[in-house]
Amino acid sequence: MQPQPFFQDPELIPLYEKVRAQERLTREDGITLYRSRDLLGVGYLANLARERLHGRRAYYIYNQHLNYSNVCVNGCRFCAFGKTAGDPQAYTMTLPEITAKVRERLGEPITEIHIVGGLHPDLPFSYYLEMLRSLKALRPEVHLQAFTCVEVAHLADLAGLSVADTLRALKEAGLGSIPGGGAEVFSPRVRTSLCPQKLSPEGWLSVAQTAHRLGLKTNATMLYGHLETTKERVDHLIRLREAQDETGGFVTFIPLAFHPKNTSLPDLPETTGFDDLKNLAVARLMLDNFPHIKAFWIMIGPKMAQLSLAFGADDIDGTVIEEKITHMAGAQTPMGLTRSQLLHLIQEAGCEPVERDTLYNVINS
Ligand code: V47
Repeated sequence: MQPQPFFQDPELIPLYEKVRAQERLTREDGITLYRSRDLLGVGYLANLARERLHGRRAYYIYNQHLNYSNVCVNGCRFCAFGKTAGDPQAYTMTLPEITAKVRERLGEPITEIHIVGGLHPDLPFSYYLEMLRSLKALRPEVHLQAFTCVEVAHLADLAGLSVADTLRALKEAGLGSIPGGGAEVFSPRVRTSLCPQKLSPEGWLSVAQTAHRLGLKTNATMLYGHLETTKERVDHLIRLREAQDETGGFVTFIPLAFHPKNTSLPDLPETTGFDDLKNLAVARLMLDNFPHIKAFWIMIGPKMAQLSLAFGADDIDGTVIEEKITHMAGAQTPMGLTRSQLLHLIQEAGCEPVERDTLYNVINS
């Protein structure tokens, strides 16, 4: 007989039985996990699920982030990055500036360029297509993970095309997959207060599922640590899980820790380490049909990302090099990490580092 693990919170015992039997967790189970103060118990459960999928492997990527413009018509209250066109801090990179940024690092073994920007009111669709084409011409081997579902819907409006035709055109120009941003929290209550102009949850899910049907993989996120309740977090995860049951194209889920500085919510506290680990662990347990759970070290810090490898996460993202969205909202983390820093974090956590490409093909292990 296997010895029974010890849980400080007895409410976790029935969940242990379910996790062991690989039974799907319910909404109530998700709420129990979030409400539990037994972080080690929740982490133990998440680690069971993580090890079943990935053993002690921990993924990282040699990547570069590119935030081409912060001009945005959405005006989300949680965002310090987006600016109106006339704002002194507004910027839009020209195509030669974008290619120059990538050319600067041609000597590095980058496998992914991660591209996210604001919803610019009047850049033509050709700007985005040309961006992808010229980056592909410069670095044909690199995977372009570009434009969140919110940006894709905006581009479809700009171009007067359906979402499917927009995605087809982007794919033809070199788009490899879609990053997970823009989902925020699906709760209508929170969105009415924080981002009333933003693409609806139905719209976000529909773009993601359209992409899946066209053979494009996408990621998913949840922005936590602002106005959302525990139940709203669980509902967000369940909607993602249901969408994944239908189309199966989500690769990674990334909980994003809210950074309050320079936003319209500057008095909210920063997220805590407890909540950062809890979100990763609950995500691993609830999203049983998502292959990967990523701890984005830019948002929670390299040390917390390292610990998360024992709390359900199997990926700590990558080198990044330069990031603006979180840093404009006060992030104190570095802008980039070297490969040896990533390896050190992973190995010290007792994990086996695996360098991956965007779609988790192994490059080096
Ligand atoms: O959608 C905005 C978030 C997202 C703040 O797919 C904020 O691998 C914290 O898409 N504090 C964009 N977060 C980032 C994104 C992303 C990041 C990392 C990995 C992946 C991936 C995708 O950043 C936005 C929004 O949810 N955000 N403001 C803020 N103040």
